[in-house]
Amino acid sequence: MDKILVTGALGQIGTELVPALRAKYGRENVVASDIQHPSDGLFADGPYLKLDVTNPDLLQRVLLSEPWTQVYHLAAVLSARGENDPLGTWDINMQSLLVILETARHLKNCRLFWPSSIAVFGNNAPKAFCSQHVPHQPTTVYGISKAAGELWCQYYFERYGIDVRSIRYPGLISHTGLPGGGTTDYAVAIFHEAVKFGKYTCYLEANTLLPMLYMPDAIRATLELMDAACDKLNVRTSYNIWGLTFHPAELVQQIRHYLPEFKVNYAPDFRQTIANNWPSNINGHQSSTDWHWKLGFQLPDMVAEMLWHLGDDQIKRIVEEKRPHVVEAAGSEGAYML
Ligand code: NAD
Ligand code: AKB
Repeated sequence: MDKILVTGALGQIGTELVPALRAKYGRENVVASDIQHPSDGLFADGPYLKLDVTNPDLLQRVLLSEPWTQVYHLAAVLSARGENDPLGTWDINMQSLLVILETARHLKNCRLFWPSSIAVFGNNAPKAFCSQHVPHQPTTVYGISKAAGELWCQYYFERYGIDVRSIRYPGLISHTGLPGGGTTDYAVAIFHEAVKFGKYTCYLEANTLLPMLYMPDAIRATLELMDAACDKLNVRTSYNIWGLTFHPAELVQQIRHYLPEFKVNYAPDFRQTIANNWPSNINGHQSSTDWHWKLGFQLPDMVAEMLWHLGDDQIKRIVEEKRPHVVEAAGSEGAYML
């Protein structure tokens, strides 16, 4: 019987990961937790715990309180928000990971999932098809915390056999939870503003090419990695995965397929500098080899889904009429290319 804990569950990923885990392992077996209380009955179908991961005693007590078989440690501060408080961000992102890794030494048969990010890469990494093992010198405190966290995960695996698994998520796009302060948030905000106001001011330049992924693919990748046989996993820092790549102008063009009057201005701010240091797209060869990761949603499918879910009845009808034929799930080499 699995017993699963998710920290930071009220965030963009947790709001979709918890339901997916509950559907797979049973509602009662997945405990969602976050520093805040959930609103609007979110997660009311199963157990919920108010848990501040910066309280090491409490975090350790919770970890030792049940025979957890899986822990998903999502609580963190993301790239853009992290720059407002570098030392506070380091504490939240790193100290909690170290408490979890250290306490995991006392847990029997527990797999940990800790998400890393494409933010580990800095300007010295290749922009195009950035591969798994290139040197990285991140420039944000968020990226530094992810790069250090990856090494700690590998260290605890090699030294103590802690089965910790990780993915370097790109920017994630979803219509349920809102993003929590990242550099890639524009790719979610643009849909909300398009359906509500028909216009959007983008804080990145039109040609800023970044790696992205639709949330259902990110959730599937997470579950597939956690299901993979331990001895097949050759990366214990964090896996690159194949995903989408597009820039704001390309996304606007795709949205205008449905909403031709949609207007966009560009007013780059400090997030442009962060984005300029990240790769444009990612080589996920190792995840395809080790645990058979394949991208599902291409850009046109993702855009149609986002507008359909966020739009009113009229927008839903437009999407249903104009939606391109669903593209067959692409193979691992099928990353959307401009
Ligand atoms: P988010 O900002 O939407 O959510 C983070 C959650 O952590 C929030 O609900 C917040 O209340 C909670 N939290 C913050 N401080 C806490 C504390 N002290 N104790 C307990 N909870 C606390 O983030 P997300 O997008 O859901 O990301 C989850 C993880 O995935 C993070 O580690 C993030 O770095 C990683 N990630 C996300 C993306 C993305 O595009 N969303 C991309 C790469 C990596
Ligand atoms: C961010 O922009 O900070 C996140 C990420 C790519 O880690 N979406």
